[in-house]
Amino acid sequence: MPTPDLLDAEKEHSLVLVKPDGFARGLTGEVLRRIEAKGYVLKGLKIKKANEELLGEHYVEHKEKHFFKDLVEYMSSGPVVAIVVEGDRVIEGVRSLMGNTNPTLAAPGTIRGDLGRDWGTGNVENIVHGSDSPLSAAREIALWFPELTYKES
Ligand code: IDP
Ligand code: MG
Repeated sequence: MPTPDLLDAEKEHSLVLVKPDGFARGLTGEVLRRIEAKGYVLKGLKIKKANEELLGEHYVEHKEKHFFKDLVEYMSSGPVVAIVVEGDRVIEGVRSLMGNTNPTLAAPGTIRGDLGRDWGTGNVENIVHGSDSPLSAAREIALWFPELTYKES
């Protein structure tokens, strides 16, 4: 068995997803470009077709919301690219790069503002996900990258 890759537990990480709409539109490179151009470092990267179970865990905070079923359908409609990103204040930084949840309202200059729109599907298709707190980041990285373990520096 290959040795698992190690993450430095002292550093901050965020779990980023290029969602199925972003992947299908060929925007993976553009999302990665913006994250790297900002100065953050990629520590993990994979293409994965998420199943309902994984998405139920990933979006556990939204389980009771009216849009949960549609959200899982949208997120499992095609492959996603999962990325572990590292850097000081990377969680806030990625959220800032992403922009407002609603792509119609997201500011120009942000990923969602520049590249996203309402497609009349009823889903909020907004190209990217980024962890919203250190606790969510740790939980999400463990879900999407169980092979990545932390080392103490
Ligand atoms: P975030 O992705 O900006 O953190 P959250 O509120 O955590 O936004 O919602 C998770 C995802 O669920 C959003 O990115 C979007 O794809 C979807 N979503 C959020 N609110 C709605 C809604 O009101 N209707 C349909 N989908 C929604
Ligand atoms: Mg969220």
